[in-house]
Amino acid sequence: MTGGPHSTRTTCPYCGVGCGVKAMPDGDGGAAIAGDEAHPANFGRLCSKGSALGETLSLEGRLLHPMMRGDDGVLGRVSWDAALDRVAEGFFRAIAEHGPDSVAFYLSGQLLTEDYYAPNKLMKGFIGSANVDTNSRLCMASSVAGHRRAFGADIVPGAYEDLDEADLLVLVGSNAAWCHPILYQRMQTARERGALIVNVDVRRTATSEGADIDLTIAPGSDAALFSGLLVHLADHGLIDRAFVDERTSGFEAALAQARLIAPNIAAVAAATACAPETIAHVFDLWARSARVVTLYSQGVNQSAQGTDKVNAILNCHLATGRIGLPGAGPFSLTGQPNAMGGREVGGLANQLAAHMAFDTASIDRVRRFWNAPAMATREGLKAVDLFDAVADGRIKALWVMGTNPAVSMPRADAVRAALQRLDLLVVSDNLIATDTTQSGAHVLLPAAAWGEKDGTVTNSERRISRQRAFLPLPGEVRPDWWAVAQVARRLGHGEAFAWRGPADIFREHAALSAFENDGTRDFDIGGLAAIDDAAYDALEPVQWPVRSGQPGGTARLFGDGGRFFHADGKARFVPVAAPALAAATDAAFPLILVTGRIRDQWHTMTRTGKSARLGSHLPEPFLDVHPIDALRLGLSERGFARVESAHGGATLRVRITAQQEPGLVFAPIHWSGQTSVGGRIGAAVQGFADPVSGQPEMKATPVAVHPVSFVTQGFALTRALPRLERCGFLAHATVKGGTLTTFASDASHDALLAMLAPLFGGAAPTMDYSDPARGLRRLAWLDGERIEALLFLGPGGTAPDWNAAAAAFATGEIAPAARALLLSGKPVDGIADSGPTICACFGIGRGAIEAAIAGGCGTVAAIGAALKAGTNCGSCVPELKKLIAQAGGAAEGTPARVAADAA
Ligand SMILES: Nc1nc2c(c(=O)[nH]1)N[C@H]1C(S)=C(S)[C@@H](COP(=O)(O)OP(=O)(O)OC[C@H]3O[C@@H](n4cnc5c(=O)[nH]c(N)nc54)[C@H](O)[C@@H]3O)O[C@H]1N2
Ligand SMILES: Nc1nc2c(c(=O)[nH]1)N[C@H]1C(S)=C(S)[C@@H](COP(=O)(O)OP(=O)(O)OC[C@H]3O[C@@H](n4cnc5c(=O)[nH]c(N)nc54)[C@H](O)[C@@H]3O)O[C@H]1N2
Ligand code: SF4
Ligand SMILES: [Mo]
Repeated sequence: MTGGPHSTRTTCPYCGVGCGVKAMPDGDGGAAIAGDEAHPANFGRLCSKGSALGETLSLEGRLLHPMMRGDDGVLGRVSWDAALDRVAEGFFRAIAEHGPDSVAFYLSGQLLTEDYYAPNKLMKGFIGSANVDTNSRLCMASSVAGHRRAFGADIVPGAYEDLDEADLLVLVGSNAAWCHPILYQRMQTARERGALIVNVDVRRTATSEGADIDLTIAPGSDAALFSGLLVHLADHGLIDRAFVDERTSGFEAALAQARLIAPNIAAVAAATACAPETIAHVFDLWARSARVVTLYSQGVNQSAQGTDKVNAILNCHLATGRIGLPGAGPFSLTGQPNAMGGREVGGLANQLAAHMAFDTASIDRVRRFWNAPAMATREGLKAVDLFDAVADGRIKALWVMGTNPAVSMPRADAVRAALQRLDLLVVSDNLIATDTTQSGAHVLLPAAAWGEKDGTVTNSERRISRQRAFLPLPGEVRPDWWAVAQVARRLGHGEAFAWRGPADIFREHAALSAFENDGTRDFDIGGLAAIDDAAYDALEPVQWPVRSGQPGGTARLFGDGGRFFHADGKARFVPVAAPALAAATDAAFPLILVTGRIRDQWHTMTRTGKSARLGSHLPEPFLDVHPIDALRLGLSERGFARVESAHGGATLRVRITAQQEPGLVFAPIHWSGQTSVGGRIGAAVQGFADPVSGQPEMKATPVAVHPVSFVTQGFALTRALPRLERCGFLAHATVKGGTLTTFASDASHDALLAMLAPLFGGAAPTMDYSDPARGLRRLAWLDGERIEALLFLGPGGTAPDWNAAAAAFATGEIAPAARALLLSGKPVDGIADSGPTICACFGIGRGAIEAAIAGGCGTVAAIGAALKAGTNCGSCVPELKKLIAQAGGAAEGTPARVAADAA
């Protein structure tokens, strides 16, 4: 369905907010992008990543044909037939020789529901194993497990509208300002009309800028906080007795356990390392606010105790009956665009399909529905165990689809090594070169990317939306479901996989959800099982359940007396364990490493990495360190640090900041072997999994940190990607006009220069400036007035400032008169150096914003009026507020922060 003469209405491929997007193809492979005003997730707004989608569509680096590793070990182009034969053969042989559990799929919450359905059906119904897991194990598994324990089904009960109605919003382990920006803006709108926001994190983030209370807790202590809240509610007579008696079970046991963990405010204060007054204030607010939404994300899920953290939160909502009501409920924020859809089709190894579990009745039901010859009868291996089984040779053939485990799995070095051991590694991806395709893959299958693929996704509020194609399939690219169906056919199951397109798969999936359901199972979209192709194409966003006869879907569950999905129809309180991290710090590893996301990059950067406006916000992998730790460890601002755990390490740029707590360091997850040397932080992250959900703790790894120094630091600005070797630190970022590569090395200036030479066919630089006394060497390659490349080298102790050079490089040309300044490191006349980019939409840098503030712009609105910064997507508003605050002004709408703790 179109949203204008030449525009296609589709859904953003990034976060779980699931914003509606209008794409207007330019006929040249690109497209103009705008928010879809009619989509209820965003009403036309897009964040910085969504706004920049048009810059990520180029075919550069795309895998456009199947490839196969030859006897010489080199990947070469082959036909689809040859590639599919090889995959089918490899799976067939492994199954014949080692049984069905010797093969596995590792999937992704970025697949469409239809793509996801196909491998799950093949593995669980026709191969006879449940070894299908997904990167959602690293993302949502603890929420899934917590929901199932409490509600008897994996349900997010509320809707985004609840944010508009709530009086109190509590964010737990969520940097929504950067990770769910459009929802965060909705929360800020709620705040403008008087709602309060409490932010529970282990450090201060962009989300803190728009919070009324910043509760900076000790890592992993969330279960103590919410146990304390449950006790507080009980002791103040705030339990909804009628709700608890009629609709739940297990309250007394959960409360008794909560009393052991957190008997009073003092105990909570001690466990969380927060001031007792702040805890008391937050508890009081929560107790007083009937309309409270508690939103949680990876600071909760990715923990050694992720499931207990989830249930500690759910316990408080159940105890007060604040669930499924307008403005009240627990709200698990999903990460990926289709984290939900993956759960719906059974993408997790411990679920069957359509939210059914591996119980006898469900196994039999699905067998009959699929007419399946080889049903899996027990749960399969969860991600961490799955890759252990790859490492020790139990898994022989693995098909990875839509995820990059060589970067994103904990103990990433061990995972990368394990992949090399497989008899058959198949990788379906959009790109040729990822760390995973380069981990010894035997077959690469070219998958349709966003804009080319067609199907559905489900966002955080259970809303199913269409992703629609608006570009032709390039090269020999095919959708993922098609590749799976072709392999299934080769394995002898053609009939069960004879879909003509995604609409066929969707109808089958919808029919399965309603099959022998009769209201007993939560996931039911039977009302969509009979839609024809035209209705599927035109499908408007709708929240499940969409039961037969209820085409409008369901905004909220459980609020109107509706039953829970345990056999007795009641919800369950779950007694939770006392907080503990998987591993404690010790003398060898005295600090805790927290990992997470930055505003303008998505995961391993395979798509956002292509956009210049996203590349310049934070172009290097970094380590945030508190000033006290920096002093103790001998780290300097913009110097380098080596982070080491028992598993591996990374070399990162140091940022010293009081946003960080002492004893804790933070590193972003986005850099890979493709975009950096040394920036792959997953190598250091431990793999300890939550015992209930199997989700690994990725927010608290004990590490050692020490300073690293290099002889030389420098940067290159080049039109093509340079290959620099012998660098201990290196990062590539896409900037206007090409690539910025920053690096540090012990190689000589001449050696570094020689490494760049191939980019210019060995041509000598046009300008060569050196200042041996200061250890400087700066070179420019010009073609007439066009700047081809700039290389700045300097002493290892100083980080060169690339902003002025990048500004000149971006304009592309340099007038002869201005040449002299080009290598000065100073702004070239007429080209403003405005410092690191803050506002990605308009490319406004920090320098320009600071100047505007100094010139009297004391509010976000005033900066917007002067520079336009912050006036489009709004993702940078938290940073604008921070710059105003740093300059001593008062950001509007920011009430005095309540001190989080004594420190
Ligand atoms: N820009 C951007 N947005 C994204 C993504 C992206 O890659 N880039 N990815 C998407 C995906 S898949 C996901 S899963 C989401 C993740 O979204 P978030 O969960 O919001 O993001 P993270 O940065 O992983 O972690 C959130 C916060 O948890 C805090 N934390 C760490 N340990 C604890 C703890 O013990 N308790 C508490 N309370 N907090 C703790 C961290 O300090 C961090 O600020 O983002 C989605 N949105
Ligand atoms: N230390 C640490 N590690 C983490 C996390 C953390 O907070 N800390 N967060 C975890 C979380 S929550 C997540 S969700 C993961 C994300 O980690 P990954 O899933 O590994 O990251 P992506 O870069 O999104 O990888 C997606 C890959 O699929 C390709 N792709 C995109 N669309 C398609 C498609 O339609 N079909 C196919 N076949 N390929 C496609 C992309 O090119 C890319 O290579 O990282 C996890 N790892
Ligand atoms: S908030 Fe941003 S990344 Fe998330 S769906 Fe909306 S536009 Fe996409
Ligand atoms: Mo995620």
